Amino acid sequence: MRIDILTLFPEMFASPLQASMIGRARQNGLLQINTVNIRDFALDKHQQVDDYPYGGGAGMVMKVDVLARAIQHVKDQPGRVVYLSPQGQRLDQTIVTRLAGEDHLILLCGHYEGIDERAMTYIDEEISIGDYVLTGGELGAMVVVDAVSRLVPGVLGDDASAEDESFAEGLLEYPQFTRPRSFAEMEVPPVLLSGHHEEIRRWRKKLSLERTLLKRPDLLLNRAFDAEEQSLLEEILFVRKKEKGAKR
Ligand code: 4H4
Repeated sequence: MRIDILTLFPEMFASPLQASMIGRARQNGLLQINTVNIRDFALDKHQQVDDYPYGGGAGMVMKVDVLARAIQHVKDQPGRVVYLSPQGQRLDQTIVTRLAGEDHLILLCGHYEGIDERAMTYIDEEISIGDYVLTGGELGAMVVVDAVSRLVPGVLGDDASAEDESFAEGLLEYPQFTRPRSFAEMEVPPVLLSGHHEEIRRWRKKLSLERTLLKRPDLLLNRAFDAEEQSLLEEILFVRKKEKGAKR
């Protein structure tokens, strides 16, 4: 997968893109991630990338001619242009999974008060990483690169998988335990030590449903449940009802 990041601050990406699994994936050729300095496409002698808004008002607006040249430069191969801004669709794992299916992503990091509206004609979609305003879209681009890269086959490495993690099935991940078996009188759930893989799978599915119901019930609102999940939810709700009754 090729990712081009259009930014005014390429230096922000230097070490994060060399670290950990993303750095390794770049070395293995699984990921081709380039930073492109938008300022290189400002052709005037002052390399002006922004200007005062027509109609007055505070802040500066990024210039459409500069952005158009930068985008056209990286579209030597077809690619999907994603603009990071607070006005975009909120990033979630569904969007991440869709973007991970692209061969070439172009991430445009917005700045100042945003970009000249005419630049939107060169943009395929606008994505926000949350309802807050950052100093620049670079951190948004980093979040997209990280979340998308880990879904590229081979990036997570052999022993990790993206299949049953949080959000993978629209549920939060089940609780994890590792050695020591006993700590401060807290034991590992016996089922995990039983070696019964089917019982472990069912226990994990139940705990995923339970903690999603507890922490993020919104994720369950529009989700269809298979027969097993319906049965597990009935078990969970039955126990919770009993507990509530006992407390009265
Ligand atoms: C862009 C600020 C657009 C305001 C910016 C606008 C985010 C975010 C972000 C620097 C840039 C800000 N990027 N998710 N949240 N005028 N970027 O805050 O369109 O509102 O990704 S504007």
